[in-house]
Amino acid sequence: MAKTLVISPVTRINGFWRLDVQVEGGRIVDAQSSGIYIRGMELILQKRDPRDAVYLSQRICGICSSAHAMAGSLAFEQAYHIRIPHNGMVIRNLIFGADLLQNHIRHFYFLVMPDFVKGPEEPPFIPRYESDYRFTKQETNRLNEHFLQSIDISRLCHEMLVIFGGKVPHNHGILIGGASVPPNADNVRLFLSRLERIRTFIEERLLPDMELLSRKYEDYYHLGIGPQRFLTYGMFPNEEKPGEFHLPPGVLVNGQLTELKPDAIHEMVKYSWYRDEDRTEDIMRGETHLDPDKPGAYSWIKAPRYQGQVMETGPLARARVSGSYTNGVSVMDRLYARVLEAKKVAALMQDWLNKLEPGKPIYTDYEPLRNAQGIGLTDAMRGTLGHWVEVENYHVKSYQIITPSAWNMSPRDDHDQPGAVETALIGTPIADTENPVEVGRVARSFDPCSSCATHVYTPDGRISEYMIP
Ligand code: NFE
Repeated sequence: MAKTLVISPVTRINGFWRLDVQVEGGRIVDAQSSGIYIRGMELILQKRDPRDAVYLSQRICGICSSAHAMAGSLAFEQAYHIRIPHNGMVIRNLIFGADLLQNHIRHFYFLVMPDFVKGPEEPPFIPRYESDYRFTKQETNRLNEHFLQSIDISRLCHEMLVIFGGKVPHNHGILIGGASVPPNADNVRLFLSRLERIRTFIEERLLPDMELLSRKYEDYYHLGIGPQRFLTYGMFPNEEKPGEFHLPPGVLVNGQLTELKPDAIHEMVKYSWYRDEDRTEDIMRGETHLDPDKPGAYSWIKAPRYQGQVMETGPLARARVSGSYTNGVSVMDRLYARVLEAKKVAALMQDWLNKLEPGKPIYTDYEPLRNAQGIGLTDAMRGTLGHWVEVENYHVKSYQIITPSAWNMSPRDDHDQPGAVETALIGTPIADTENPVEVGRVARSFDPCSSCATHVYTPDGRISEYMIP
């Protein structure tokens, strides 16, 4: 008979995500991924001044807020037909790149390594599941030392972001029309000096530690296989080739690479606590009606799908679509692709710094239109992020956001297909149901963040909380 294990909270960034897994014969035979808080950002943004939407939508999350600044700006720039200057685009990419490095470094040392490396016998390392720790004492000490060093490096990434972003999280440097802080010899030098220290850490700590992890836990090259369908919207707009990205967009299914078709994105809600009418083919027409008593539903996350299919999104998707990573599609491949991406983006950032032209414009002034529509598609750190906006009478009429974690952590869809994390969990061996450390290892390889996928909703200034009974 199957034994049910409930793991909640799952992420180490924040709570509000729950996994229910059924274990039978030493393996997971079924898994349910539940976002247990409602996000409601779409409702908060209605009737707002579009110029505020870029700042407000960043509040969806504290770790990837620059991604929302990018997606929101791109959506309104499409709606208002704005072309931003070369310098503005480079500065935005530098802000976004700094945030990506902070996310990827933090993910490896903070969110993943405690599942594999025995930390000290004190919080935040305890309480924990006891795991099959495989590192020698010397390796363990070294990795725990790097964990502490990564705190400083993660702060350095934030310091770097602040140079052009003003503050962190929720920067003021990315806005509709371009960027807000012009480059000069001083701020470029400050940025570069931090970037060089971060690159040294990536080369001398992160990459060797990833390599060591992959050797010690080689079996994780066979675990956590997701849907094997990959989606990316592209990341970091190319300042020299309008419409292109430094990390290219694409869809990879059965080894076939096809062009991204935004019209193929839709959302289903059969197992989500939303009214059935919220199922939508056209995201621009998407609606958000809460239905907390819906029979059979188990998540506040909707089920985004591409041509009706479950997709995995994130650094592994980007690397497979660009062709830079071909090894596999497992837990370890997911982790490796992320670390290699940190190295790649840090190198790109150094090139971008050289492309800044002090004294040239960073911002295009514009007249807001009375009525307009736009879509902002970019990858965030964890995968594809889209903002769909409609403006009516100078105010936001409708705002729909689909985050990376909604793609990866989605519940089943209208055809009962499990989401990406659910798929990856099914079949995973569990050695000890009292210490099911394998669940976290598989789930966290996606770098899940339920704050982006779910959120607190405050109708009438009151925080409503909906939890699974
Ligand atoms: Ni809260 Fe986010 C990222 C966005 S959702 S972290 O990356 O967008 O997963």
